[in-house]
Amino acid sequence: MDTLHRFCLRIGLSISRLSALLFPTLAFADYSWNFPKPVTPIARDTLEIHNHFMIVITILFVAVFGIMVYSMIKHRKSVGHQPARFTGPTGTVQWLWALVPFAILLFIDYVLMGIPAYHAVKDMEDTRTKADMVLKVTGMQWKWQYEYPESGIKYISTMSTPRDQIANKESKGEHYLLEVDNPVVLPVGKKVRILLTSTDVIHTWWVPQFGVKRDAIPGFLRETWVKIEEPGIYRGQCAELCGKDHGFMPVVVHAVPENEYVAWVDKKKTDMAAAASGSDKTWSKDDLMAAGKAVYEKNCASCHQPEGQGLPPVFPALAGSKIVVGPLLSPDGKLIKDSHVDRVLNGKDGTAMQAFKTTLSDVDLAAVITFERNSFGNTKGDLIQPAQIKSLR
Ligand code: HEC
Ligand SMILES: [Cu+2]
Repeated sequence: MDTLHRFCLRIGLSISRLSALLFPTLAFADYSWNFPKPVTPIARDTLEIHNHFMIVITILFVAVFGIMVYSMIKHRKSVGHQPARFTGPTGTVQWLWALVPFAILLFIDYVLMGIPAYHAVKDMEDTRTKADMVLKVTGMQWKWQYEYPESGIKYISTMSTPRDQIANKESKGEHYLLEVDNPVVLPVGKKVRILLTSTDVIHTWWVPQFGVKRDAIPGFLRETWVKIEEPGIYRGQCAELCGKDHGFMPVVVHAVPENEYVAWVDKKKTDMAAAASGSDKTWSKDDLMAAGKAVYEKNCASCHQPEGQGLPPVFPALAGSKIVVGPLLSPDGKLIKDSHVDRVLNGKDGTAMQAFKTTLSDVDLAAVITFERNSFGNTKGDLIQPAQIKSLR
């Protein structure tokens, strides 16, 4: 399937090249003709097999078309050639003409192409042998969550291209739509087993230079692996139509030497501990509002829109929403079913509104709830503390 997809992609790219030639005024990104430079064994295998197949099918193409063109010219009517008038196989020669090419094709398909393809596919599926570490990738509308189970690290990675660039209000940056706030960091030279799943619809985690493209399917755990051979920044994107912001959930991987990776893990752990301790202190309303605005823009604005007006009927407005301007908690500090806090923490089954308690920290949740109650024309005036969120979990 991947090979087929790549093939279609290349045809697509060739067409866009052609149209760039025909319509030079249209600006086109500088696509290269070949695959991007492979940096993992799988990507290298894929490229080698692709080249190998290209040679085989080119030879076949030239041979078959050569014979056809030769026969057409040689036996044409204008030189007085008389057609043969037999029907069906009449003798040994005809049988041979049918069976020999058939045998040649079988040999090419099963031996010349089948054996290398079999080995490559087997290798791609072998996620466990000598795996050094695990990365868990969860697709969500429209962002990725990365988890490093061995070190307890877990965070969300969202696109960082400013909305103004998308709306053509600002000129587009170098990595337009292929940049994120929190990239994946992986050590080079280590076999990383990647587990994939999704919380809502099917997404696909795709990094072309890794030769890796695997569906993240809700309710299933899929696997793949990478062993990155060169340090660098590798970019990819979600490759499955997954809703309105499908084009806005890029993947960015920083491959670094082992010691830098260890340092990054330490820093990430310290940051997480700092964020966790934030939930015990008492926050001022201004601080919650400021933090909440940032959380909102990153996690909620894609559906509920920057000004909270939503995109009805699918994505409700938060401005004036009955739920948002409803009561915060019950008088004894308990969660009220279907209230604002309940909706943000637990989501709503069967809709795009996910349970944010699994992806956002206590501080982020308290901040965004406080922000929504006091923005977009909502004037509840109340606030919720991170410590209260913590006790509701
Ligand atoms: C992927 C799209 C999506 C994202 C992102 C999203 N929501 Fe929602 N949200 C929805 C949908 C759809 C509903 C309506 C659910 C229903 O049918 O009751 C909803 C409902 C709500 C409601 C109830 C509003 C009402 O009047 O029904 C609140 C409050 C809310 N979301 C807050 C948030 C917050 C806070 C965030 C960010 C942390 C967020 N949402 C992110 C899709 C989204
Ligand atoms: Cu997606």
